[in-house]
Amino acid sequence: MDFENIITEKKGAVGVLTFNRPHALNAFCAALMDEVTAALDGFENDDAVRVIVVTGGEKAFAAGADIKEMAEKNFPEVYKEDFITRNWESVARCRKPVIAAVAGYCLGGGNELAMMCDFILAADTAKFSQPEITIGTLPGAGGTQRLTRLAGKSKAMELCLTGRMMDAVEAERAGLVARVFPAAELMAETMKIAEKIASFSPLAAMMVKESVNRAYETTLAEGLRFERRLFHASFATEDRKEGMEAFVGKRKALFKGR
Ligand code: DAK
Repeated sequence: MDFENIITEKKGAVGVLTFNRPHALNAFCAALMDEVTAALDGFENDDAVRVIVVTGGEKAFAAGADIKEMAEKNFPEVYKEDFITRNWESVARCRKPVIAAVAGYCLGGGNELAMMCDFILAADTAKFSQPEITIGTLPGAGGTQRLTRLAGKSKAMELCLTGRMMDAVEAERAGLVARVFPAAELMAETMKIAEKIASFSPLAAMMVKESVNRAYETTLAEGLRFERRLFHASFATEDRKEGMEAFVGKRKALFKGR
């Protein structure tokens, strides 16, 4: 499919989506978000893709929602057309693992989208913030909620109230980022991690994802019950049998997603 604001590639079993609006630091205009949704639907429906990587450029992952597009809107308009809500949740809806590879600015809606991914890998050049307060508003795509769950109330409150930028080291320490790499190595390291996940059973990966995400939504007792049921369910898959037999037989497992 031809896109104007993003680039999509398939590298083996990894689908890579790159924001490509560098003149606006990859700010998310409506057209870009529509393309993101179409690209992710494509990867989700393609059995050859087992893991998705979402990334931007060297200077910016994304500087947030497009302020120029938002500036002239009024309440009746945004409310009636469900402004930027309709095409913003596609990352969070993915069932395949999604990795955000972040270099440079990761601001506002950019950070919110990164947090919708399953984990964030950052270059040492990455800068994270929720700067909406500096333009008279507040995060609108989960910033106050996901950042608070990841980094805790004090950190999230301070970041959202000041709009300041936090570097990659602080973001890793705060729990927002899983790992930090030198900028020049970010994509190679991201691909290694994505390929490793892609080499496992895609069913097991989906179950891990569903189960970890459940931890956000429920009590510990219910979460443990949910995990146990999925664990039992994994015994209905050929991949679980293959994985255990391969271990016992001292050979490499070949997972088929069945
Ligand atoms: N929107 C539109 N254009 C942007 C932009 C943005 N967010 N960020 C940068 N640009 C444009 C600049 O206007 C400039 O364009 P020209 O002037 O060349 O035409 C170009 O990108 C380069 O930017 P700068 O010249 O400013 O570059 P600098 O290196 O000097 O500064 C910066 C980089 C990142 C510090 C600065 O550009 C900046 O502060 N940008 C704005 C960051 C920001 O405030 N982001 C938060 C936006 S609010 C929702 C979903 C999402 C949201 C809300 C609701 N729902 C689902 C309901 C999200 C809201 C937001 O993200």
